[in-house]
Amino acid sequence: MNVTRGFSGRPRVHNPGLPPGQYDARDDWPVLSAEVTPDLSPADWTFRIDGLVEEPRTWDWATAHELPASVHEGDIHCVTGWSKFGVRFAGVSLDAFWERVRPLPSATHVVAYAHTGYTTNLPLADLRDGRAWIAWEYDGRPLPAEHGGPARLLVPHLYFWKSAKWIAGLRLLDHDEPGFWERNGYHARGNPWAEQRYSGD
Ligand SMILES: Nc1nc2c(c(=O)[nH]1)N[C@H]1C(S)=C(S)[C@@H](COP(=O)(O)O)O[C@H]1N2
Ligand SMILES: [Mo]
Repeated sequence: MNVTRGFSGRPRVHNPGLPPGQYDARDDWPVLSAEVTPDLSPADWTFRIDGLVEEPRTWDWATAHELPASVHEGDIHCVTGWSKFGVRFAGVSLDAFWERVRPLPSATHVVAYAHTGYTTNLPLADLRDGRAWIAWEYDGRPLPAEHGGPARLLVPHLYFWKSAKWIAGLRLLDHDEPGFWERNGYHARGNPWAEQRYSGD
């Protein structure tokens, strides 16, 4: 971390982990939801992968928990400007799900959809190779409902609107199909390091 002094004499801290235009929210974890938090218990939660896969499948809470557990500790970045460092999630890597459904070679994009109807689109490549999770724990505790519990998608290397709360499924496509925010002007990919906030960035 580099600290430089400006004319005001106040230290200006440059954190190299902070993507351009972001600030460190520290202990705050703002809730951003387009919907009312649904009343969704683990017993009601299901997660389906279909579309361009060899074997479409649906998991429930118990069968999803039979998959190998995976912990991710890292940073998250919301397009509205806040970032959080070193947050710890637990769940299952999407790679474990891919092994079981086997995406077809023609699959290039994914629409993630929530139990509430929220959708967001992602390149399939961004959900492979240990970079995306279904997460149901935060800081060693069940993921709070307002943050997407029982389970949310977690894709921390992209802006956080891609991490659909109350995740219900992934549909694999051979083309890109804009989701909720993307139809409203947000970027198709949303890489925070390239400041891909809006379409055209
Ligand atoms: N279902 C659903 N998922 C969502 C959203 C939403 O409105 N609905 N908002 C997105 C946005 S813009 C952000 S920044 C994060 C916020 O997650 P948080 O409320 O846990 O901070 O969830 C993302 N996933
Ligand atoms: Mo966001």
